[in-house]
Amino acid sequence: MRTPDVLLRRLADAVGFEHVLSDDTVTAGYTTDWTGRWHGPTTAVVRPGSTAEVSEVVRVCAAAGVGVVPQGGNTGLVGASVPVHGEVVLNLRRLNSIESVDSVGRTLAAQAGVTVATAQQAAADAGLMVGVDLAARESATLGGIVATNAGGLRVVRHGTTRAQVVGVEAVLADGAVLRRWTGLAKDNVGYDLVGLLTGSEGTLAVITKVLLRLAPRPVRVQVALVGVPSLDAALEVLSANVDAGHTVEAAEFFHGDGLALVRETLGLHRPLGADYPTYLLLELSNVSEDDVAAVLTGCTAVGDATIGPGPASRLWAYRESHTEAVSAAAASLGTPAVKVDVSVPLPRLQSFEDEVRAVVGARFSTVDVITYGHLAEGNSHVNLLGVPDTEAEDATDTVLRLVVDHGGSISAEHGVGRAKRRWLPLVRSAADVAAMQAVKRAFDPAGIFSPGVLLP
Ligand code: 2HG
Ligand code: ZN
Repeated sequence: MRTPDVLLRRLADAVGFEHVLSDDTVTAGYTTDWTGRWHGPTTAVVRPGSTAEVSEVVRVCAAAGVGVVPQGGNTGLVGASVPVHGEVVLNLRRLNSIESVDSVGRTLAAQAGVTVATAQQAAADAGLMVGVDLAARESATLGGIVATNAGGLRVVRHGTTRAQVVGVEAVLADGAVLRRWTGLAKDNVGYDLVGLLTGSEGTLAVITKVLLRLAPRPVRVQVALVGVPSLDAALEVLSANVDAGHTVEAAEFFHGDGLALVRETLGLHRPLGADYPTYLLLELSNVSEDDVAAVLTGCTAVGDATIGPGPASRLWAYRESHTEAVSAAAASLGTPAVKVDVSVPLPRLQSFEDEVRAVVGARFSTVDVITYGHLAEGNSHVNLLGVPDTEAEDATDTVLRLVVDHGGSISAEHGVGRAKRRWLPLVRSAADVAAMQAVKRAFDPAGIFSPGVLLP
């Protein structure tokens, strides 16, 4: 028997024949990422049904010297969850049970393949909420958001995913199962392995279960969509609400050009009476509509606004549909958008975006720059439309150098993946990269997990 056949048989022994997919037509959906930019061949897609099966798959792959790429909903945007050189894709979607919701201790215990939307519903059923929310909620999995340390729409209120993870179970490179699962608010014993595995992008271990902190649900929620002349003006409106004592649940921004794409793709009406250069979407709690209106009226920067009680999904759609609208525009141009997720200090967000438009416009004259993102964290999603594939690296480089000039981060919330590995030295010193490489070697000496992701 050929080596691949032996490997496939061992994998089938581990998870069952029907959960080892090796036919190209079937594996295609697992080997290309959501953007269509990142893809590669796989030896097989393996779909384990338990932690014990994950452990056995890792042992089999380690013995065969074959790489393993853990994958959840495959909604990542930096190419971290698809293979490059024939690695086995370890798809965790079959690990889809919620084990428990503790409404007194406010935690949710679930397997890694549970989607964010399913976890949110389980929390809501207990009168609570998950502090992480993102547009990809129906497909993104808990294991995926933990591995990415996803940010999303509610970081201003609850912090990133890392702030919600109070326990993990993970399979290590030798197949052993690590379980840090006390869920205690105070538990000061040893290195913070939960924090370390969160955001490790599949390079250190395979996360199989997560224990998430839950939050109380906000009350008296109002959503305001505000038309403003600039990002600086949007920041002023945000500050005015903070100063008035309003609790900010979310503070998002987009611009007129992105709105036009969204309206065209979804067939939506103009949200306000006129068009504005920039829009701020605010979700506030512990407020009445009158409270919000009073603050907005006091801000000279406000052109127009509409306010509605939460959840106000009709207003949220204008912001949340940007990714889909950009993707539709990219498809019609026949080349994936160049997606650059970055953050800069708030006082420099306006000048950063101005410079990106000027510099990219000068270098790539036919490119459209669409930006939107999470205002309170200075997190701009720079999307470049119409960049030929051969110039994608160059365009990314142009944006990332501007980010560094503005004191920012080359990855705000999507991770490094394969997309940004090259630029790690721009923001991490040699000593820092060496320390990360030492951690990688300690967890995964043979380098079987997600080769080519995150580290040089
Ligand atoms: C968002 O905030 C996501 O909508 C996707 O992080 C960002 O499409 C993007 O670039
Ligand atoms: Zn985002």
